[in-house]
Amino acid sequence: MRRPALTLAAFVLVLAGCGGDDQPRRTVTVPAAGGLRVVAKEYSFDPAGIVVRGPGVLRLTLSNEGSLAHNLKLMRDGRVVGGTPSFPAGESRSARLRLERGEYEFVCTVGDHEELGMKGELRVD
Ligand SMILES: [Cu+2]
Repeated sequence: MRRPALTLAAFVLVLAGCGGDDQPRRTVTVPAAGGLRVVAKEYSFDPAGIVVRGPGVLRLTLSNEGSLAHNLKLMRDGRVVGGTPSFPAGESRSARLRLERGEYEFVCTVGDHEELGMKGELRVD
């Protein structure tokens, strides 16, 4: 009779460990020239890792599900190469990202959001 309770307790612990809003670090793989939705909130992007299966134009939609304004700027070699403007919570914006093979990073440039965790990596295979 005790085993179900123990199993449930373990399950709840796992949920508690994963359920926090702090830094979900999820990576997704998307087709080349497809679409992708990214959620922004304080202070993370989800997914924070993106692998694109080839160069092309990726349509990225950023949903701001936080309570502050956010943006997403795609960076390569320290330069902004695309992304969205800053926009308020509860809204979303799309950006067409022209991608070449290689490594990019993306950040939110509002205030110190990048330092607080709003950053991610995008790789084009
Ligand atoms: Cu932000």
